[in-house]
Amino acid sequence: MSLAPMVIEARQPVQRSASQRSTQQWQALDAAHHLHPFSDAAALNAQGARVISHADGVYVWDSEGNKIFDAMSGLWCVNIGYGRRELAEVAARQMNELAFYNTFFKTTHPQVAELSALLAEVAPEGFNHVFYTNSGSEGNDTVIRMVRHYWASLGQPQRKTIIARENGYHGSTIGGASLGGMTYMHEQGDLPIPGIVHIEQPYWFANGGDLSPEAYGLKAARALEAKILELGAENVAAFIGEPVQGAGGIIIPPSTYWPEIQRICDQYGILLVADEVICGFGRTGEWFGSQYFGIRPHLMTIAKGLSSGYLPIGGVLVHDQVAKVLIEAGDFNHGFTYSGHPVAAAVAAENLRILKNERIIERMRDEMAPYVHQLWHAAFDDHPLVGDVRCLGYFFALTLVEDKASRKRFANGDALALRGRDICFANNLIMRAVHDSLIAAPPLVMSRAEAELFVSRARQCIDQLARELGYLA
Ligand code: PXG
Repeated sequence: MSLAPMVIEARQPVQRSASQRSTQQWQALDAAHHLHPFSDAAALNAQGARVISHADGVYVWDSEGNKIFDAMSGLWCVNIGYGRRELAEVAARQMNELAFYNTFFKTTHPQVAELSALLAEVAPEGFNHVFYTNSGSEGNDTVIRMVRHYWASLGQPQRKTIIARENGYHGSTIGGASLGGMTYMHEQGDLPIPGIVHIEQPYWFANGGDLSPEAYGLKAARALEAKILELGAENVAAFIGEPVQGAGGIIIPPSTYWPEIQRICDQYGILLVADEVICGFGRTGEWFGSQYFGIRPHLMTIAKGLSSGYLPIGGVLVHDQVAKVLIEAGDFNHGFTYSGHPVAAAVAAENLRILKNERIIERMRDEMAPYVHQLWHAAFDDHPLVGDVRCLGYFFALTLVEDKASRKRFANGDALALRGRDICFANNLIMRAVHDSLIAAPPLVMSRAEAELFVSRARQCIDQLARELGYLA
């Protein structure tokens, strides 16, 4: 008697790719042939990379079987959590139906048209057009070319300069890294390119001195006005900023900052670009960070949460005011082979449907975030090693301080935060170290029990760091 093959298949345990070799074998292969992003290759190869095997919900597992709480949502992207079968099924169906077609030469396909309409529906009023890329970096490169093309089309080709911020992050292509204000990136490869300048970031804890956060927020915003006057408004194309700086260490601007930036952009007729690569698709508790802060941008860069990271896709959302000019301006000589890739578009559309239909963003904002913020503050406000305890939506951060009362920071704060990050890792919690801060951005779908685990594990890890430094017995 023979069993039907389907039954046999269903009974077999899942064979994961990671189980095909030992951890050491994977590490050796990786060290021999893979150059990692933003990594010291020699140091990494000597230690061996952690091999991530599979994931579900808010957890990832490594090849040694450790179950790890991923409080960074991959890399700020897995907003709906891991393991949603709907996305895998949509991708498989789409690959069979139309794995690829381009959107260049008078062609489109249903998936890209559908996604564009969905984006117009969830985006703020007036955002009815989108240009697709594969990543946030390409999105910001598109922004540079788009704003210059916009002004040239309006007969102001000299309006080229884009003002960005120190310690901002806008990606790693030449354009993206130039817009970014990371000096350690500029040092490699002669950046920024001409026509991009930087102003102060709105980081009260570090730069506010004796000013109140509100007074400092106005001061930081007015650096934009000073820079516009210095350059001549007629030469400035745009200002770009992340509503909340993510990779720079979760820098939450004072409440006065964005309204003043908006006033300045309006007054001088400068295009305002919100880089929503991290803030977009729910991170702040609104669909876009611009909505949280009441910003009225002309362009919004998107990526990451657009597909919850399940496939690479990004883009630029374009406000009607700009779209009208671009549409009348003839050819825009820009685009990528995979702009609006049908499989990525289908997966992104399904991701947006899930976010919308399950009210994931609204539930996070109304039901979960207030509770998790309370847990975060209760765990860290009185902690002797922590100076600045901040959270907004599902952004969570701590800055280590040598002296809490005077906001005195450690001379070796970066190394201490890295040590804190390693303690987290060893305790199966993924957080990031940025300068002297520890930061987290968990999936929006975390349950109450998972949120409690996240905060209590973070507290245990910071306690361990504090004990090592003699701040706790
Ligand atoms: N803009 C922002 C605001 C970002 O955070 C990009 C653009 C670039 O997106 P792509 O898809 O090209 O990577 C990002 C990316 C970190 C880290 O260490 C953050 C990002 C990427 C890699 C690492 O926090 N953000």
